[in-house]
Amino acid sequence: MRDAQPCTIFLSDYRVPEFLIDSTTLKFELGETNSIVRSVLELRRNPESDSQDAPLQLHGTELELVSLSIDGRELAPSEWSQSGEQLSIAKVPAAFSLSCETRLRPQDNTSLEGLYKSSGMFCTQCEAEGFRKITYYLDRPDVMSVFTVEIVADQSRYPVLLSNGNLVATEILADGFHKTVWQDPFPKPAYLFALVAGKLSVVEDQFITSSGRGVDLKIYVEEKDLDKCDHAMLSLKNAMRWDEEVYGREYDLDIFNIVAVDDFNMGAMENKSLNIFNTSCVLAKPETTTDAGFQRVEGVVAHEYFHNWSGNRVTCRDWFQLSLKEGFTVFRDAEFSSDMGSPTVKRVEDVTLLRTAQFAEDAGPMAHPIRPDSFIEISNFYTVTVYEKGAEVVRMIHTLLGPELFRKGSDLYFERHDGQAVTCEDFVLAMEDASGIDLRQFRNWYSQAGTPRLEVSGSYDKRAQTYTLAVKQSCPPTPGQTEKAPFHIPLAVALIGDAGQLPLQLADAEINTESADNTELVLSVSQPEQQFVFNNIKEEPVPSLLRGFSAPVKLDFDYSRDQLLRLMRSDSDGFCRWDASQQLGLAEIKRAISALAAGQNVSPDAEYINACRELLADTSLDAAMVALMLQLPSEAYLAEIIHPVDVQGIHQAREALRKVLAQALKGELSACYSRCESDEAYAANAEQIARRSLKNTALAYLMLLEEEQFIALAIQQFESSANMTDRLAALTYIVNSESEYKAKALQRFYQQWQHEPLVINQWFQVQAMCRLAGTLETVQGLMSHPAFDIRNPNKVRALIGAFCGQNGVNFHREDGAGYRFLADQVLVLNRSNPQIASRLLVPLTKWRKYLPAAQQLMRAELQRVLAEPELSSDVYEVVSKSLQ
Ligand code: 0A1
Ligand code: ZN
Repeated sequence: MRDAQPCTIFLSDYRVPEFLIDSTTLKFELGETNSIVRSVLELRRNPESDSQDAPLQLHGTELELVSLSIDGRELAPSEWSQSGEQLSIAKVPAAFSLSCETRLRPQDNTSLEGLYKSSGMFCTQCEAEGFRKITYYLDRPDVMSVFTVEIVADQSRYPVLLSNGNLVATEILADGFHKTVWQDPFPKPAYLFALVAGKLSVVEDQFITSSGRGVDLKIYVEEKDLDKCDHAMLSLKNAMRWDEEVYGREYDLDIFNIVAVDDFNMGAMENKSLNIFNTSCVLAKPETTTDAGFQRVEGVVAHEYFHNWSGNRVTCRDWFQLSLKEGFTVFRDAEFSSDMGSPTVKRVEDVTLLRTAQFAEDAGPMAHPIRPDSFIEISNFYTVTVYEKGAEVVRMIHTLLGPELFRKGSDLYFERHDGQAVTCEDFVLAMEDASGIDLRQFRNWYSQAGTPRLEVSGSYDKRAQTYTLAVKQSCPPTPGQTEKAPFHIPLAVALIGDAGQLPLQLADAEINTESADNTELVLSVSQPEQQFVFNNIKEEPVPSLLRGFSAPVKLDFDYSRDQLLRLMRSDSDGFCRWDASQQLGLAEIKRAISALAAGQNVSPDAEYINACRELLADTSLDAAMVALMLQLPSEAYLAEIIHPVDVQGIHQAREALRKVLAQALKGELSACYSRCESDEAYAANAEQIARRSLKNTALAYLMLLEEEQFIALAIQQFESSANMTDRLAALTYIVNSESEYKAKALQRFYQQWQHEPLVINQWFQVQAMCRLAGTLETVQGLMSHPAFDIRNPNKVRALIGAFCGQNGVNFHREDGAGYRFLADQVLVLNRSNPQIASRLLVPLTKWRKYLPAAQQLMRAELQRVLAEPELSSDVYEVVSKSLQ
């Protein structure tokens, strides 16, 4: 629980550590009632610190201190003091050995930070500041130490004992205990420490690195999950090879372990050579896992593996630099997934996440730059801004430098900073030094929050044969930042003429541009207002703008319907093509909102329907792209565009439009469904995933018609399909329909999968996301279902998180019951798991976007949370900032 005065930490207060820890020895005695940790730290004053007589101040939270000694002499209580999270020893020598014994109760640790138990096994989570829950330490990422770890535990309960680095000794002890000793040769910050002890089975493989070294790969899981590790293992080997080929990065130890745990606050953690994973991000098999699940496993396995270089070998100086490792690593895993599957689909999915969740964060009360200036609780800054916008910023550097210079930059970064804890500035400087490209103005992306807006207009001068793009940039104010300096924005463009893309020749050769070929240019937008004149343009073109989503901005261009149709039909850039379909869909939804408000029927533009019909008929197109283009912009995206947000109005208009489209395209949708059916064995490859995605998109539309034939089709798909993608899609459509089969389907599904927690979470989620009235009551009922457990974050996310975060129409019930429900759950979780509590709260913090009546109800619930006397710093920061 928080101190009386929650304290804000500022980047500007950063000081180098006063002490360094050359080596860390940890001895764990793991027990059922108590666990003992004995640490020996070899400390010395940091010669770079300017306070050479400062007391030693160690971090420690919720610890029971048993003993403390320096160079073998036990300290008297008068020699140290404790306040808040600090243990202070006033007088210490210049170099000394500090021994400390703490007693922990991991079985009672529900925060899932530090050392805790999950399904009977011991495990740790130390990022960002969890190590201080294990022992007193300099728990900051710029203090790097070599670790030796000894683990003693009951052999029959905990036959597997793991930590970072190499296994150097094992020993059978008396009374059924055993011991292992691990040594990690690479100095690391405490946040990368890990320990696991449990009854685990293992899947093993080997990887030969480019220089010919063998690496043992092991995935540890519960025995019942041994058949769900193949995809993670394959993904790991693909990631290892990819990092060698694309970044020249080789793995550096002889062993790489992954352990799957049920109770985990996030997706996974990159602890040196001992990655700990949420089961949801490692286990996969076709019968239990959807295509999206398979892709998530691939992406997260790669992400954690890539951290070995971008995060572990080169780490962060302080937590304000979090995006240094996360933005870069997300960019790396996105490029990897793109290479493994369909690049355009991956890009569209990432842009969708950015435009909904990240743009909303950037426009809300918690908006922060990718390198924040201050925080109360660092756990609140593992955000879509730091991760996804951070990745977009690295992508822009890649775009501005081009692939070769970017690689030169990353080589220089890794070489220059190997073994160091550095800053975002060091990364940018390496990119600048290697490329010779000036990134001075580009640095604003690191320091300024908010989504820049680009207003672009085009004019064609037929006589002069020139086409001019006028670009105006602005950025709305965000908390603490009212005025913004202009950004350096790479704007990728093409001009489309009757016969395709036109050759581009800029009038002002001085303008700094990167040319992919002569029909696409990356314009460097850097001024508040700027013009780009293209010469020798022989016909009035349609501009294709922000190709590949070249910058995380909102772009306005006043396209006509016909121009958008043209882009949707023929732009060679997949992102722009999809985006044109979304802009057309948005216009139709806006018209539907007006029509319904005026008591009229929804009647979409015939040309739009025709374009959708063409999409459905065109078998030459990538099926995944067709599926994405046929889906109307999501309600979450619309809530970013239409202000104030009338959740019910938007939902009704969008649903009405979907129904009209389904009616108009019924024949084509049916034919498309049949065409996409296949009985080949499941594979999680791009081609099959695309086909299933299109098939289920067609079925989703058809089910809106509530016709017997389509309900029968969905039931048949639900009952007969052998893979979870098709089964769950069918179940979702059945649950959202009026079909009487609904209860039976849910019951059958539960009975079949009750022994698979990850599948049951999907069962919770389908029900939590049902659009029909009464879903809140269903969710409340499910909270006391025997399979629900509020201490398990995956279950909380599947039921409460999905309802509050992804079921707008029910969460925003006009009587405010959805808001009340969320606040109640946050207050419960505030005590057991503050990180999960503060994440859950996010939908309420966006209250300013909604209609006045909703605003009032939402604010009242936030105030109720704020009034709770024992609020964790996590929840306090989010709730107090959202009410400011
Ligand atoms: N570094 C991990 C994310 C992570 C952060 C915090 C955690 O516990 C509170 C756990 C994992 C990653 O980027 O994958
Ligand atoms: Zn990460």
